[in-house]
Amino acid sequence: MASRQLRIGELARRTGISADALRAWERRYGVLRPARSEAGYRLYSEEDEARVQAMAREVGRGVPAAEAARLVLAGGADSGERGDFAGAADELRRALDDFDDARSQSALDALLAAFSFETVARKVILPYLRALGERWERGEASVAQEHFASFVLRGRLLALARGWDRGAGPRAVLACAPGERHELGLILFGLELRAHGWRITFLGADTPIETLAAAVEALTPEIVVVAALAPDHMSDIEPALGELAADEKLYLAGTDAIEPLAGRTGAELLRGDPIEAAAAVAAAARGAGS
Ligand code: B12
Repeated sequence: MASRQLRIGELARRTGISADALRAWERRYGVLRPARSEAGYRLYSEEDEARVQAMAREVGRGVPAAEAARLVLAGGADSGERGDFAGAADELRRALDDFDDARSQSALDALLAAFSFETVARKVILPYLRALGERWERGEASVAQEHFASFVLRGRLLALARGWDRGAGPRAVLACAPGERHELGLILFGLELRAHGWRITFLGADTPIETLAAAVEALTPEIVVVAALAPDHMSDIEPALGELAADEKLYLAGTDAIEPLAGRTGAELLRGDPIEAAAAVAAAARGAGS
């Protein structure tokens, strides 16, 4: 059978494993055995791809990378569905439900070491939070579990955010509307925008609108993002948002229900999840700058 040959970017896209992690798995553990093109590029076979998928599943379950590599090379790794994050998400959910901080942290560490931030955010963290909300609504998860999970995830995401205001990229000021305490979506958005080279100033939950306006005046950012899951938190400050949008590039986010308000204030509504919205903002800014 003539085997298909994939370049590293394509393999990364298909498996959700970053190119850096793929090179490390090759160098450290010999899990990948790429051929080389005439120009010296790595070319991966279908067998390489299958080993990456198997390794990803083991690491996603919390197996340390060296041990996962040993299993894969010995042919003892699980051969479940491709690109299935259910195992990893399950381990995280169980650890968070059990109020087990250490296990939650290692499940997150293992995921973030092996997969790109975007993949972990979209395939594990966002679905987990949505499911947690549904379980809470049905009375299957307690308020204590919701608070504990938010605390662990927030801490881990803010650790990734360290230094996200450094550099020379365009600046974004991010704030939750007054009264709004749901800030994880805004943090995920900031992390993804940072991955596109932006500098982030994060004002967090329940930001008084006067404070936001003063910070924006001092920092002169390229964009300002105000988020709220509850539409009331936006309508309470509609006039102030209008004033802000007159001078700044203002985006509103969190719920499509605020679309009319965004139109009235002259702000733009960010659609989709925080990761796709950040990619869209970065692309729009690149387009405007070129
Ligand atoms: C964690 C959580 C909390 C934590 C927040 C901790 C923190 N530091 O952020 C705490 C415990 C504080 C909390 C409090 C409350 N919560 Co709460 N919470 C959640 C939970 C489980 C996850 C929220 C989250 O971060 N999701 C991650 C985001 C990204 O996903 P999402 O919520 O699906 O958001 C979508 C869009 O809105 C958009 N989006 C969201 N934010 C952003 C930001 C940007 C920049 C962009 C571009 C897009 C975007 O992306 C998602 C689509 O993929 C949700 C369940 C759920 N469905 O999400 C409930 C939920 C949001 N909470 C809810 C409620 C009712 C409350 C409380 C009123 C409960 C109470 N009685 O005290 C308070 C309100 C506090 C306040 N004043 O804001 C309801 C909201 C119902 C509604 N539509 O009005 C939900 C949906 C639970 C439910 N199923 O009923 N909560």
